[in-house]
Amino acid sequence: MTAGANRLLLEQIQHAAASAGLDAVGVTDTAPFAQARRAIDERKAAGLHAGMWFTYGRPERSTTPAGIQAGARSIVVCARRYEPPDPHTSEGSGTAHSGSGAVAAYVASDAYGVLRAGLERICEVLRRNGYDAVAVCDDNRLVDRAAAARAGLGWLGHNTMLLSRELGSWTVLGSVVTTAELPRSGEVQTDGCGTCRRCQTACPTGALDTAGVLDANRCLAWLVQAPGVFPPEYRVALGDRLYGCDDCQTVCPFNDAPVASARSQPVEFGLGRDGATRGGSVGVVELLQMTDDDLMAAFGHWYIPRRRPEYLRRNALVVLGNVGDPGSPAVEEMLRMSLSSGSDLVAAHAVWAARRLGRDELVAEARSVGLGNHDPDGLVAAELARPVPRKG
Ligand code: B12
Ligand code: SF4
Ligand code: SF4
Repeated sequence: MTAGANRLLLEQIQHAAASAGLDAVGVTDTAPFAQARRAIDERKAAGLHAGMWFTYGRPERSTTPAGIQAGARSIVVCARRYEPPDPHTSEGSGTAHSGSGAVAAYVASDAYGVLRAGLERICEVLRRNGYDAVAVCDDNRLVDRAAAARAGLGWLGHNTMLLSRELGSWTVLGSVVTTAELPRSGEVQTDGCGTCRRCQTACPTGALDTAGVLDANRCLAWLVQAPGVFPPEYRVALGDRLYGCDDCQTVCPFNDAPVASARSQPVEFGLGRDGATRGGSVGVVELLQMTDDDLMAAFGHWYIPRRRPEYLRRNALVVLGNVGDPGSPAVEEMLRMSLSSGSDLVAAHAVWAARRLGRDELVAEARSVGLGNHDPDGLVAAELARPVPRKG
């Protein structure tokens, strides 16, 4: 293929991306991502990955893009911007409306849907021109941010986000791995963070104490997705966050600038139930009232550990303990119901929530009718023995 034909194909790709609503496109080669491989190996060795698999499961595979498509010559990397959290509906700071859980901004938009559709359009262009092409997005086979950085879409910030001067960091990323030899994008962007540490200081749990290195054991975005008991030491810090955390992005100065190229339209996040959602937030009482089937129908598109709805209830109870109104009859009813749950995990977190809200009598009442009698893993017993910081 001649250089001219190459350029023409790239123009077709850029056109397809732009008409599909993608905000940035870059191209890199298919050499292994050595720095990302080192970062994964080091984090695993230090236990900073907290048992996550994703790209950590098989690091050699996730950092060797040539393995995704036989004969691959180029990676087309794309970004789609989404709307930042609306401070009026979702604060993500532990201070939102009573009984309301914050949902991260990327969930409240359809950014991944738009991005995936755009990547497929690019694949079609490449296939029409006789090339093989595979789209990968948020996939265990590729470390997306390393690809985006090398394709010149931005630099890796101290919060580990791919950050660009034009788009900020409210973006999702995806790639097309193809056998076409395409012209490479410009230079890799240099570190724009400089001496700034705003994200590191803003992180409510100190998960970014080392610049550019995320300790997943402390990251709230991971802890709401992790299986097991929610670590007691981070429950108060969770505040109102029901799903995801945006704090290390909201404080970033590169997210302040008006973004001329933003095309994303906010998509109302909906449960299809009156009063249950308010933009990027979800009523936790309403959530706890739902049946397991309804919960999965409404939130099944979230990452829920082992696909078990009790984990949604676990997170909702921690949020309820932090932001619920202790005097509300609806809160009381939900605490009662959760204390008598057949799931020890749910009952244990209900003990914490009730005591945090100063409703110890509900726990005593539940114990008198059997709370903790069936507790094979000692989850309820551990909660009963644990001191609980009262809501101020
Ligand atoms: C596992 C994972 C998580 C984990 C761990 C994240 C992490 N930082 O490791 C958890 C659950 C915590 C998480 C949270 C979030 N995630 Co996530 N996640 C992933 C996933 C699946 C893999 C990430 C990965 O491979 N990490 C391995 C490490 C080694 O790589 P890295 O995080 O990119 O880190 C780089 C830097 O740390 C840098 N580095 C290393 N040392 C140093 C030192 C210095 C000084 C510097 C500056 C940099 C630096 O090199 C590393 C490799 O390139 C990707 C999708 C994918 N397939 O890639 C999405 C992805 C990274 N997540 C994404 C998003 C949107 C989020 C959240 C914003 C969601 C939310 N609101 O809750 C948060 C942000 C938290 C944060 N600050 O990272 C986007 C990020 C888009 C962007 N613009 O950067 C991705 C790319 C998904 C996508 N396809 O769009 N995520
Ligand atoms: S997502 Fe939240 S908890 Fe995780 S590093 Fe960023 S600010 Fe900290
Ligand atoms: S807040 Fe500052 S240090 Fe953190 S990513 Fe943004 S510019 Fe970099």
